[in-house]
Amino acid sequence: MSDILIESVLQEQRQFPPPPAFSAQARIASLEQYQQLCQEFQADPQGFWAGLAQRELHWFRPWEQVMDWQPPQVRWFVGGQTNLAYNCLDRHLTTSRRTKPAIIWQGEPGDVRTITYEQLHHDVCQMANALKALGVQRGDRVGIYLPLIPEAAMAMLACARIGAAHTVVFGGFSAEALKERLRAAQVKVVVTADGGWRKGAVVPLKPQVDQALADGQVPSVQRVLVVQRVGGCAMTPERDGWWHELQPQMSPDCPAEALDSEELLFILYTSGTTGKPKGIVHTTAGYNLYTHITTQWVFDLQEDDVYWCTADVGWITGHSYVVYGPLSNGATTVMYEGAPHGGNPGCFWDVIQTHKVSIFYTAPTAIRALIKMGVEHPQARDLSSLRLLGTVGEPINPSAWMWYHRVIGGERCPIVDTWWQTETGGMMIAPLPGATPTKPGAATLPLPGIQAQVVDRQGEPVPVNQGGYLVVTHPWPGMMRTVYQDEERYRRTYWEPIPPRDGQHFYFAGDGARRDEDGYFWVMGRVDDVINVAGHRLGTMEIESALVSHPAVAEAAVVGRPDELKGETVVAFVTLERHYQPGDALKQALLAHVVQEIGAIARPSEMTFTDALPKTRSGKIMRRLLRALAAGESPTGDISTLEDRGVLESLRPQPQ
Ligand code: 6R9
Repeated sequence: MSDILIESVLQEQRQFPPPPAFSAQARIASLEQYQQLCQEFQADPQGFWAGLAQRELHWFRPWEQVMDWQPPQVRWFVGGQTNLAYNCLDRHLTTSRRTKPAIIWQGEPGDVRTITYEQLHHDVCQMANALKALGVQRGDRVGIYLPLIPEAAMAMLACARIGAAHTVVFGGFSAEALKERLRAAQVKVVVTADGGWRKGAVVPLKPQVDQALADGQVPSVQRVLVVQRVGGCAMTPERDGWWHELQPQMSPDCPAEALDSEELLFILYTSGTTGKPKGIVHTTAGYNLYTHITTQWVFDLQEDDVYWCTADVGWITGHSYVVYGPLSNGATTVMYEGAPHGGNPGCFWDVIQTHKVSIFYTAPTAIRALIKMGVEHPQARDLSSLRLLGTVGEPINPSAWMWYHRVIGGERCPIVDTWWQTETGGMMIAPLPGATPTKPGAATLPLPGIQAQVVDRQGEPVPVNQGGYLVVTHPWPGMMRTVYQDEERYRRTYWEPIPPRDGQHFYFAGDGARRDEDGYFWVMGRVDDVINVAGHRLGTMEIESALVSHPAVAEAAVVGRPDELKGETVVAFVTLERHYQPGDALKQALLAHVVQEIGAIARPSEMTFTDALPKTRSGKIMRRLLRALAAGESPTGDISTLEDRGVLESLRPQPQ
């Protein structure tokens, strides 16, 4: 049995230095500048963060202690008072940003709203007053179940303004998933809409809320505030109220509360690729600072940028990099209600062309879907406004990275591959686009102030290019504070897998990774998904990337199946590019391709062609379900986050 934790089998040698024209204008313009920031942190970790907090945020009251670290509990800027909504809105109103677009929103049917900072401030204050009128007080929880419309951002900011915590539930979740989350967070008021638009059709939302709340199933919920988006829905008298009826009655004056640094800001239930969702807790000041500064660094934000992150506000990327990070920096953030889809395969490129987007941030799953739709769509649009591209959510396969670089970035835009988690609050490992040479498939280097390592079970760093566990060894301001009302799960999940040694504590991210000779991090997938073939532990990312590097393959997922002889064998699920037909000849060609790219060890023992893979709503492949199918079992555990249950049905072995 090999004692190597995760073997790395795929080598990627290409390297892309930051384009000189980009670096010339960049906030952080060289590796030396990056290293200097890292050294500032090393020399005085607390001073580093305190300096940034002082410079970048507004404080109603200064803190007394920068950091209080009682492992695994941390508090930042203890004794200080600030307000995230104030930092995102009020402070911009005394500058030229007052009339700058804060949000450019486009609905899927093509309707557009441009909301200036002044207008957004006005609407947020009214919504905050509406929440108060409905009984929400500081410390209460508010559920937000909305499509991607500006009111979603307004509701979040309204909560942050008055010190109520929000828990956003993705609008695509079922009534059951919604109920579970509303109950777990003991939500008092729900903000929802009659419905939204998705892939050319209306998706009703309010009926899901009605179902979740029926028969007093969530006793904590007292009132429901409903935004009109698609033309109406049934209302329950006494409980439900229309936002458009309430808004004109609300004063646009609602001073931001001075909130304690550690005041509960939001609870976000994780996407749940591996079982029961956890309520990840973030608090006010640390989260604000961390999303603010990482937005600035990694997106090299400039005053005239038009920034578009395609994420829904229902997951952390939407929280940190659609709403809070960009607005705290006074940026223009684009929100687009739709997803890439067959009805208009060019819809993303239309948004970029129409609004002259300069920074575009999306997920590998979307990139792979867009590749499948064909190059003719981006090629028919003017994408010359773009200057920077980003990805998040999964490891990006090098071949998808290259497509993004060539076809969308015109070979001139750096790509920032950003590794982070709901738990980390913001980006942790990512290139600084003016400074860091990139390599397709690598998240590159930790951001200044982040102490990341790849270690074994004992917390010992593994040798160069060997796979191990990705950990973080020093607290950072955006770090999760706990699992809501489950401190024990917080400890067990994140701090106990690798026990502390010599006073050093290890935040366990649950991902496998390796570092190369330049110190770059290559994330190899979730450690739960590692496949053990004859003592060789293989990460899913590398085998999948080998498959995706074949021109016929659009997307691939691999899982292990128990095998008496080898321990496990590799089972592959593959979706094909347009114009390719499944068949035995192609299967043989793909198996040979994996052997050539990686070696016989990774050769799948079985390959299934499918039209789609089971994914979470945020686009992550749910290998747990595929693993059960490959073993001939019925998938168990939570499938409430599965995007399309039909996919699972079609993958079940058919009786012969
Ligand atoms: C932001 C977000 C977190 C998990 C994480 C990892 C995977 C995210 C990645 C990446 C490789 C990247 N992940 N970004 N893996 N490279 N750039 O996605 O949060 O939904 O909590 O998921 O996503 O496995 O542990 P979340």
